[in-house]
Formats: sequence, structure tokens, C-alpha cells
Amino acid sequence: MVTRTSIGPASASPRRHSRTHPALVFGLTALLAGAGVTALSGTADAASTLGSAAAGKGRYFGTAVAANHLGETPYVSTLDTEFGSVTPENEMKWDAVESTRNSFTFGAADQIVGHAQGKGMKIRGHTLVWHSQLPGWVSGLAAGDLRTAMNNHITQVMQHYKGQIHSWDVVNEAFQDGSSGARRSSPFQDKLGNGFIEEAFRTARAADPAAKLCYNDYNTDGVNAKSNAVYAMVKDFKARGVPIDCVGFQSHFNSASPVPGDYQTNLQRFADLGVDVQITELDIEGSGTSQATSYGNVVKACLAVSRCTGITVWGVTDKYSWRSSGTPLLFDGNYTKKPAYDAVLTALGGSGSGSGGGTAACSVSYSKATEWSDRFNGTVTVTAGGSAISGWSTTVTVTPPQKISATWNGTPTWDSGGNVMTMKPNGNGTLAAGASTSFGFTVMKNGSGAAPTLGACTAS
Ligand code: 9MR
Repeated sequence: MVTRTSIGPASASPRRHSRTHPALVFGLTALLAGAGVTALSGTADAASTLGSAAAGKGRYFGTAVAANHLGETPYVSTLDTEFGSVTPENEMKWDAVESTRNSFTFGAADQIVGHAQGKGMKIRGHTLVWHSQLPGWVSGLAAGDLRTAMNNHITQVMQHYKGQIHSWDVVNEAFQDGSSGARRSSPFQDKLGNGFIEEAFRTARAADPAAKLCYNDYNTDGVNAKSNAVYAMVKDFKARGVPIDCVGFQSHFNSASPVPGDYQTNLQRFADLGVDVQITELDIEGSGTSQATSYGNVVKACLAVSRCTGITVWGVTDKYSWRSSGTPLLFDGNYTKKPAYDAVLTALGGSGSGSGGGTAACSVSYSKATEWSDRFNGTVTVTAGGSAISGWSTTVTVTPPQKISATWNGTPTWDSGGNVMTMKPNGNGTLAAGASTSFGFTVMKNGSGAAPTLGACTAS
């Protein structure tokens, strides 16, 4: 291990900064507040609910919500107490918002969005382009008209919710099951070809530049032919600059399709491509200890991947699940917490189920700041979990021949290859519970614009 005090293995000599620019601090704070990252709902103690425990780990914990249950008191109180993010289960789908061409009806979706905003919850958008729940008029269009309709649909829906959705499932389930790795037949695929996915993402970026744009699918949770095909697409998109920010792993599990042994490995390999990963529709059929163990394993896998930014379960209560007879959720039909709930809360470091809670924890997130032709600046935000911490450490890995040529607001050390930087605080690393700080660095591209990857945050 080569140790350097303030500067990395520089091959060039850009300017160095000794402290974070105040505007950067303000900007980050405003951004985090605006995105609702730290917003918690409910009145329970910190880290005694799913949402607050996940927030302590720098993640959101959400649920699918159906507008027609928002009048049911225990449904709403469970939602409001436990969850920090919502996904409309059906209300933002094409058939719900544009059943007639260019005539948009947002009533039910707006109801969910309004409720969530009133409670400080984040909102996932689901979904813009999908072969299912697609009105007949769309499938009847010829190619040119279909392209226009697809882009209009994306634009109108995203602009209606502009600035209010943290992540959108832009394209859903576009790949076939099985070993072919092929795209699924759909009106979009059949008439527009493979390029429809890329076009949808480009249109989405233009419509709401602040939203994270996700590709979302099922049976892609482990390493298999289908996830390999999605991986190849994401890699190609990143290489060609097609705007994609995240991949959603639906994670619908049962005894025939259990949590794969390589779940974490699979999440990590996608994260290593430079996208966030999100668990978007989690449910696990079963009961008792075995269901609880599986749920705990999913949460642990997400927490082990620093770019796994959040988990959404596909419903509040078993009684309204799309596969209710499999009792796949965290609350039973009477809104009683199941063993699976306890396992999730414990895995999140929560304090409601005998875990003790309050363990030192932190999380990290990366964003690119200014970019020049030869280099770019990166910012890493370090956020303490539900307890105060006295220090933190994380790694930043760049892709050779990239080099980190300057750092600020932290003390770096380097691996022998010079491309893995371990960053610790300058002096006092104390952070109050939930508080953030940031450090920065300059990456000399040397031909590669690849984003750096972060290791886990270690708190002390
Ligand atoms: O949970 C949704 C259910 O109420 C709908 O009837 C169904 C229609 O296809 O869609 C369900 O949600 C799906 C999601 O939108 C995409 N991934 C699979 C989910 C479960 O089928």
C-alpha cells in the first residue's frame, strides 16, 4: 500500500483544492432535500420503521400503492408509518393514463403522488413503455405513428410529474425469458426494432432531466441468459452515452424461483457498469422463518452493494397482493407484522426487533461535477446512519488508465496499482445521525470517461 498525504498518483497537474466550495455544499444539501432523500414519515422513533431504518443506511424503503385503498385507515397508517417511497402499482401505466390517444387522465396517479408528497415520501414512476396494460389503439399503429405515440406518451407523462419522480421505469420487461437472450416480441420491438429502447431513454432524459432513468425486468435477479442480455444492453448504452441511470430488479420470488445464490454478485456487476441498482417489486411467497430468511438475505445483498439505492416491496398487505394466496408481503391481511417484517427491519439495522439498533453506519453516493475534455471532478457524499459516527472510510476505484490527480476534503491512501483510493476524513470525522459531508477528486480521463465505483462506507 502506497500512502500519500494529499494527492493521488498524478500524471498531470490540475489545480488542487483544500476545502469544499461552499456553493457545492449548499447545492448538495439542496439537492438531497429536494429529492427527499432524508425525508422520513411517521412518528415512530428513528430506525424503528422500515423507512427510517433504510434511511439510516442511505437507502429508501418503499411499497407499491393502489389508489383505491387510500380510503382504508389501517392501509394508510401502515403505509405512512413504515414506508419512505411509493410506486403506483397500476395508476401510471399506459392504459391508466392514456387510454385514448393524446387524452391524458392522471387522477388516480395524482392521488397517490399527492398523498406521498404530503408525507414526505419519494415516488417511483412505473412504467412508461411496456408491452402489457397497453391500450389497443397503440398496438394497432404502424411504425412511424407508433414512434410518435411512444415519444409523446413518455414526454407528456414525465412532464406532468416533472421534478417529482426520483426514478422512472422507462422501459419494462423488454427481454424474453429463457436462454435466448432475445428481445420480447411487442408492438414496439416488432415495429421499431431494438432501437426503441434507446429512443425511449433519450426521450425520457429530455422530458425530465432530474429523474433517474431505469430499465426494469424480472427473472434477471441472478446471473442468467436473460440478465446477461440486459447487462450487455446496459454496457452498450453506457459505452455509447445513451442515458440510463439505473436497473430495476423486480425480485418476485417463490419456491420455484427462489432468491438466487448469486443475487448480490449480479447486482454488483450491474453497479460496476456505472448505474444504480434498485429492487423494485420485491415479494417472496411463503411464510414464517423461511420467508423471513429470504427477505433478510435480499436486504443484506442490497446493503452490500453501495449503488443499491433502495428497495420497494410490491404491496403493503398480503390481502391486496397480486398473488395474495402466496402471502408474499411483510404485513398479513390484518396489517400484523410478519416474521419477514422483523427480518427486514433487523437486516436494515432497525431497533424494533431485538437487533439493538444504533450501530455505527454510513452510506456513500457519487455524483459527477464539472467535466472537461481531459478530466472530470467527482463528488462523494458520505451520510451517517441512524447514529452519530466518529469517522468513516470508503474506496473510490477508477478504471486504468484513468488516474485520480487531485483530491479535496479528505485524506487519501492508495493501493499499489494506484487506481483504488481509500478516503478518510481530514481530522475530525464526526457526523451526527443522518448528517452528510462530502469529498471530491479529479479524474484524468486518459481516454476513458467511465464513472468511478464506490466501495461500501465503513463507519467508526
Ligand atoms: O401488481 C400489478 C397487478 O395489480 C396488475 O394486475 C398486473 C397487470 O399486469 O401488474 C401487476 O404489476 C406488475 C408490474 O407492473 C410489472 N412487473 C410484474 C408485476 C406483477 O405482475
